[in-house]
Amino acid sequence: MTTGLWIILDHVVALLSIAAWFAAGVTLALRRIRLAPAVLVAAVLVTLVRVGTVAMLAGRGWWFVQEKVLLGLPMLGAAGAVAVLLAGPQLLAVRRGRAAGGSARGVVSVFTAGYSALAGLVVTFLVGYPLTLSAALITISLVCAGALLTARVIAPPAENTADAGVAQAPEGRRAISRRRFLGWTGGAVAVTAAGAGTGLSFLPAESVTRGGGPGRSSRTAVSVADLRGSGSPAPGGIVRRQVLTAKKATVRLPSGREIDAWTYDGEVPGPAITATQGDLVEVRLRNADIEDGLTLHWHGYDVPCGEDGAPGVTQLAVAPGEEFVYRFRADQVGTYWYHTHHASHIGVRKGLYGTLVVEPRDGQRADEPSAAERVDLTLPVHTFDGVVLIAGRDDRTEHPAPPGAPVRLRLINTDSDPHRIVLAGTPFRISAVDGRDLNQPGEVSDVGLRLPAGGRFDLVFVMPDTVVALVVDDDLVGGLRLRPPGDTSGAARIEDTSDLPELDLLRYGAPAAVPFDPRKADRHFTMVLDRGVAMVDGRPAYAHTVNGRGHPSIPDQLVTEGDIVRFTVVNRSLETHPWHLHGHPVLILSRDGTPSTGSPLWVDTFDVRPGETWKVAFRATNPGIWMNHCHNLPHAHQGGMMLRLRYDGVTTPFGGSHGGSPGHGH
Ligand SMILES: [Cu+2]
Repeated sequence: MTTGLWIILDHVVALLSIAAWFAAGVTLALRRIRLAPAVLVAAVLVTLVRVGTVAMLAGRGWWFVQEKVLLGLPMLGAAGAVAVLLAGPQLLAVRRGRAAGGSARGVVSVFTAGYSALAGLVVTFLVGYPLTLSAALITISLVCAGALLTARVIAPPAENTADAGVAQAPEGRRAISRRRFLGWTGGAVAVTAAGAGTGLSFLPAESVTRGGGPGRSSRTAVSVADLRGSGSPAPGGIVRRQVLTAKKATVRLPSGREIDAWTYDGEVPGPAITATQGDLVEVRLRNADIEDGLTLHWHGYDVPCGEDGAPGVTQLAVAPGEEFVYRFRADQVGTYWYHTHHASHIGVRKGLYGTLVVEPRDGQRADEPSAAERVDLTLPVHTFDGVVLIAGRDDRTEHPAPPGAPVRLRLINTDSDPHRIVLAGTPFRISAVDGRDLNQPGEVSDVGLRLPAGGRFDLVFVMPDTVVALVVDDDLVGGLRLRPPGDTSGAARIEDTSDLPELDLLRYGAPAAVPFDPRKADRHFTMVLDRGVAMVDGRPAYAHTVNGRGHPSIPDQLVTEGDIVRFTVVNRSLETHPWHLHGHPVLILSRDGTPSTGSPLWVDTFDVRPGETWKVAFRATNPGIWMNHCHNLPHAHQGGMMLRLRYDGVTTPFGGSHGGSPGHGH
């Protein structure tokens, strides 16, 4: 069973335990003497099952259970034990006819167990990982307050119903004064804990984590504004100049529907940017009328930091009437894309994206077919209006391909959710992932591929003399068809693709040497992804959190140039988070403790599904301040799942947007 399923099962058992303890309290309060013992036993049993589910989760990692083991279960265990000790003997006495009903003490203690169970689940959903002393104290005070209130309702001091008839006796008076003493003590504990917990929550948080490496040095500061791209192409290369004007436009979808899009140059996707390795790419971004402002971010392309397009960190967002010139040398070959990084959860969805493809310079070998015979298609997959489009609005669902021609399909997921890709009608290879070539990729067929948000796959094959179908999200009607010229066989019959197994890229291709030893990491950062109440951009929100915090309060990760850096990314939540680091590809080391055994897998986005734990590594060779975030763009921009990786000695003069609070810029 996957960790994600254990998380869900644990939530269900937690809900059942809450229901069982409250049911026990109600039956006891209503003096359903025959039913009450059974319900109480059920509550105890469900609680024991809960211990089992938490133990299972603990085996998957401390991150998944910390607040349950340190607070939820001990609280419930203590309250439940008291409840059984107080209510149990009374129920037995009633059954044996030696008493008329349960006492108030018993009822209150059983309800308190219910509050403890409820509080434990609430902490899991609102606080998550890591549990703070502040949250623990506030929770305990709330449970105490609940118990005291219940006591007042069930056994008002004036009537003293619980021990009715004995109030005149000395023991009765002692019982009353004891209860008063307990009430005052409980109240004092609740108030003190609440006060201390609230006070602690105002303590300032760390603004930087060092990951076990040294802290900031006194090295001379360099500004990201000075970390700009090369002014000249490599020998043999040319300068590729382009102007992109961002503007609103009405775009007609293949369905005939017109949508109000935000575009680069009035097109969706924006103009395809192509280059040959070593060329200098120079793009002048002009903003005509996008009031929110925008930038260009070169997704997966390791440009110098000043060209990265992160508003508030590497530049200011480009406002209407303004412009910004991006310049970088196209040294990396492969399939990439560009998009705005400002309010991108709206901008990219509305159309502010385009493709970037860089071809190798060394040209083609003599035995390779000429460009005319090759089929090379760049296919950004984007959802407009709930319809998945391939290659934008000019959705050519049919494309001619001569039999024997080498075909390369460059798939780019420009959405915020993963897509499932199936290629039917031919065996094929995944020659590159996120623009980087794989080592000895084997031929596969009848498999599903999961393309994370922001990710790219290059699929290559030799065109057969029959139709080849590219199927996205198992939709047999949509997608793309490659058809030999003259083929009149009509629509290819495609079998249902939803049952095809998913190819695991961690076991695809052959191992090869990597340029550093990931075991010798200089710094190690753990990011636990969850949902919880946190501040996002100065406002409290039910945020997508990293280590319990939201942007911009998540501490920066400090690295030194040359460091080998490891990330452990843990997903405690019930949603997938496509993790994306700017400026560096990361090498996948393992998923859920199982090492990557195929080709070295260098990616810029990896999908961390619910319950998964990924370990990745990279070498810090590109100085700057880099966004490190979830590429589900609403998670990042509205939800706060976004932080910065900061090189020692690099500063930014910019603020706002991704920049965070004043002082973080130093
Ligand atoms: Cu996310």
